[in-house]
Amino acid sequence: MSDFAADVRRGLNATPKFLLPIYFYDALGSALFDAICELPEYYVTRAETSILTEFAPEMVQAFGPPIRLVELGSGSAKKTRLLLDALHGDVEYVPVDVDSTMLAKTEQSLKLDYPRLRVHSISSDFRAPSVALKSVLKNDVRNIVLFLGSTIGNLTYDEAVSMLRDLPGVLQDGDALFLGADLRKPKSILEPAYDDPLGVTASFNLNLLSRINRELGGNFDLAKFAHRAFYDEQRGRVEMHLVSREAQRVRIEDYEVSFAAGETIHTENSYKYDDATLTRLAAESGFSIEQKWTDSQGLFADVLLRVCGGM
Ligand code: SAH
Ligand code: AVI
Repeated sequence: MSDFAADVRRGLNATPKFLLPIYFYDALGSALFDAICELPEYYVTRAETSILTEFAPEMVQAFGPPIRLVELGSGSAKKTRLLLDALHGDVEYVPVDVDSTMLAKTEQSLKLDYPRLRVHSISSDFRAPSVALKSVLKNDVRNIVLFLGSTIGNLTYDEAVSMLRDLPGVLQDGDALFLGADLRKPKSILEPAYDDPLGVTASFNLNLLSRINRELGGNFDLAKFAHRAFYDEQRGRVEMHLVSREAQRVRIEDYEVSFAAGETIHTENSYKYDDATLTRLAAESGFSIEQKWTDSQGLFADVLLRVCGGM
């Protein structure tokens, strides 16, 4: 059984039901995510782009030469281009992503635009980064591990610590982690960012059910599910759910799943950070924050983390 099949079976038979966000990103899901990044309500990508646009030369200086850029959850790598520009495109770039279609597209377009760039793509799950990176993190140059876009926010705090804690063991002196984190802000900004009036985020969410239909022979009727997103201020996270509009049964492979009217499948958390939580996350993962950059509105932060005791 594939991991996808096993995780769907486990999530839909759990109480409450859940699906893992890694499965959003098939070719269609990645295209929908790129469309989300263009939405006026989704400030996240624009805020990080503005930080990188303003500070890329300073960041690259802080990395210290010479370097290899390794990126976890690279996607289209559009923002990474701002760092590549500051490095004059003359580095090795190692994108790591679960979506191999997106990886191939990104590699092709980067090679066209940066002829001196050496790209070594890795199709892998970043939740165990040392496994994905063992063969590439040589100590010939400094390795800078990028984790942009606040993808860290799609992990719970404990999952984030256990993922980041896996890195110091494979990083050498001088290596660093460059982490993007979305910051806490009012509900009035957060909720439209995850429930846009055009329905692009709803499509991104519902694509999980389409993907189960396409790849696992499910018979979800998408019209019978609604997208829901809300900010839980106490937990500092936006939750996304798919809500069953009526009582229904759905067949997947050789089993059936029953839904009560109004029952939800929890599909994503998007944690929002504050300074104290970021500092604690870094410390509990074996890192310390060396430098921090934010945008003029204080929406988003990029931080440079060094292994504690390292240089
Ligand atoms: N870094 C880009 C893309 C963010 S979208 C940006 O900042 O805009 C999240 C990316 O992480 C997607 O490309 C998705 O395919 C990838 N991804 C999500 N979960 C993953 C996992 N567990 N392992 C590897 N890649 C993952
Ligand atoms: C990839 N990740 C950081 C996005 C986020 O904002 O949590 C995924 C996303 N989900 C809905 N919109 C965007």
